[in-house]
Amino acid sequence: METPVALTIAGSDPSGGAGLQADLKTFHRFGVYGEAVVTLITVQNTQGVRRVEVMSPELVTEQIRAVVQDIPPKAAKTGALGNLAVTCAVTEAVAEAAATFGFPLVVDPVMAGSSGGVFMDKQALHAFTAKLLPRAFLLTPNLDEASALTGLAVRDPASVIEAAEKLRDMGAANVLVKGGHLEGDAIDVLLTSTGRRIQFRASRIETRHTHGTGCTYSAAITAGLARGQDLIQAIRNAKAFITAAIRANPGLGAGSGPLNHFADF
Ligand code: PXL
Repeated sequence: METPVALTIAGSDPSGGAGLQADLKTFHRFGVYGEAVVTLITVQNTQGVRRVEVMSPELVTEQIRAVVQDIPPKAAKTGALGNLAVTCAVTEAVAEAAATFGFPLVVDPVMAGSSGGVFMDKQALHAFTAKLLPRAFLLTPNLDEASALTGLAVRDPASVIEAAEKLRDMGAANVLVKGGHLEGDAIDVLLTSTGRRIQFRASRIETRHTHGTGCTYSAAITAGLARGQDLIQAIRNAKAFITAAIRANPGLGAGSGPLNHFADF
């Protein structure tokens, strides 16, 4: 089999639990060769984010062009983008690359870290919604992100469905609203481009160690797509992986620690 390749365009978390570090570990766990373009650098550990420094847009564009023309990915994802200039640069570079190489793009609308840090400022939100969201093969918001993108108060199963429909109307081909912050079971709702609605359910695991769950989940889906799985199969597998990875967390750090990216599932 040809080596599957996936690209992440995301921020650096030097503690290794979230951001592009989580993405690369996840790609590797799925047998996928990973490429990583850096959009911003954070200073953080499991206790919180202390500083965020966004790269220049030209630096991000050049990174994307350099890797994509040499080792084209079979699937790509975006994570934290930081500001308006980088959001626009990523949109343009990804559009250019996807037009040539035709890979699906998973867009994780990262806005804030679970323990602080602004990963998408106010000016970026508008450009993100207008330009990058409509290029998403899959958009993966949590409840807060779905609320910020739609203006709806997304907090129960009915509003999750309403938000998913609105996000599809806004241009995302498929939308997965993640219910990890709902009461009870962690139920995610996928609304597909053909109008199918599918639930992915896992029982809640009581732990403070969930740092990087969103990044790891969207990276696992991207890895599945890079391996040629269909979307539903990729999400089902990814959900099983993050659930196992949370359950087997290594208990590292004094704050909200990382998952276990070696977990069997
Ligand atoms: O989980 C969102 C996220 C994305 N990107 C970076 C992060 C985090 C959360 O901490 O650090 C770089």
